[in-house]
Amino acid sequence: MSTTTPSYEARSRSLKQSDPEVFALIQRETERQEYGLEMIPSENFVSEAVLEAMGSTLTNKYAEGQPGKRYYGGCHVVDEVENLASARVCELFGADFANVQPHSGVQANQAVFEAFLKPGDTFMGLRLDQGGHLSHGSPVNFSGMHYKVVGYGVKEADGLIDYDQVRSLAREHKPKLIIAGGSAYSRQIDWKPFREAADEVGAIFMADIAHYAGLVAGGSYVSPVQFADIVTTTTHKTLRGPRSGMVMGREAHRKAINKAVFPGLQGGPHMHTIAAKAVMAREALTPDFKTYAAQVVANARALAEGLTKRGLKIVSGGTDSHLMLVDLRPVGVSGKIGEEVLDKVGITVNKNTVPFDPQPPSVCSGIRLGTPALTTRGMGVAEMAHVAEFIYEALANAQSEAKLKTVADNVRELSKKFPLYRHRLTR
Ligand code: DSN
Repeated sequence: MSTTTPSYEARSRSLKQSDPEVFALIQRETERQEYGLEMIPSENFVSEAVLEAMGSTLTNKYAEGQPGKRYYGGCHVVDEVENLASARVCELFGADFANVQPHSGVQANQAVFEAFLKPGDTFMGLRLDQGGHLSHGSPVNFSGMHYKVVGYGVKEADGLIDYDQVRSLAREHKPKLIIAGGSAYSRQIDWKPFREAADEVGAIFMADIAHYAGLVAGGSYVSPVQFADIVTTTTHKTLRGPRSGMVMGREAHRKAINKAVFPGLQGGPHMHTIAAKAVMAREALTPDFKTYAAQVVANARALAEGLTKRGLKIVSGGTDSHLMLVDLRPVGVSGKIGEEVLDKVGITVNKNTVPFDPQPPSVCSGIRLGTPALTTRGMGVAEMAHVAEFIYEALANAQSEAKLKTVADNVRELSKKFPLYRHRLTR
């Protein structure tokens, strides 16, 4: 009998056997991660347990709807998966409810707009060029295209959020939503003034903790949960889970958020990723994760000190979190060149505008650095001193191939001492 369906034997072959081309690309990327220093603050390295959940048979299941109220049969197992993930996330953050279905951080944020605003309504967010996020009002994002944006910023003198400006803009524009959070703001956000501004004008207060979530979970960054109506986050940054998003909040908002996520924005939730979020939350509930979060911050501070000592300028003078913005003007290198030079030596960063940057975003005056991934590998304060030196040496010798080669060798040696996925490279 002839059939076009691959045999069981064919379907059960490993990736290496069935698609050597894709397998080789994955191995190359794993090798890049293994032998370089990953310093993009929004990246991290997940555990084998998280990877296993993501690569599981749960990817096969459609489960539109909510646990117990699905539009598909056969959901009794994935219902338990989703309930487990939500319950663990609520325990971790102390939230009344958690919707773990959003596919990403932007979709989590979009759900909040869908739930509480109508197109054309006014909201406030930290400007992207001052440390905010694309979905907090950038003109090229849905948030800036479909809603009226009132952006607040940081103070030029100290790089800290201008809370007086937040209050006065809220009074003037009476937004329906006020967003706190960002992707390049390194200091502790004071959540209370946002709550007060929102109360004064009857706005919803949303905290986007995508960057800080792991630190909040680990007790190393003040939680917004008691202040905000809604908290959104990604799950793959400091929280060290799968690439995804979620929304948490007060009971009163559960229905509106659930409806906005499905059917408002998404169809079938990714059940394999939701299982991985459950694994992530279990890991983050352990005492080890508290230690991890504290070490991430200690490492960031040590790195900032090491760079400052060598003459680089850290925006706001330091960090209270996992990230920092480094102004490269003192070494006469743009963010673009800085990113390229560091790439050459195996240090992965991203160029970033600094507040009040004279350069356009494609060039930038700074780079953004973070310690979550290096800390996951087991690196500590002593290693951060070396990393600061590597970064400085590379930037200060951007034109010298010989010097860059020496730094690249040192980067590889350091990374070899902290194995990551080495077992995967010998498969
Ligand atoms: N683009 C992410 C970051 O790198 O911070 C945020 O979505």
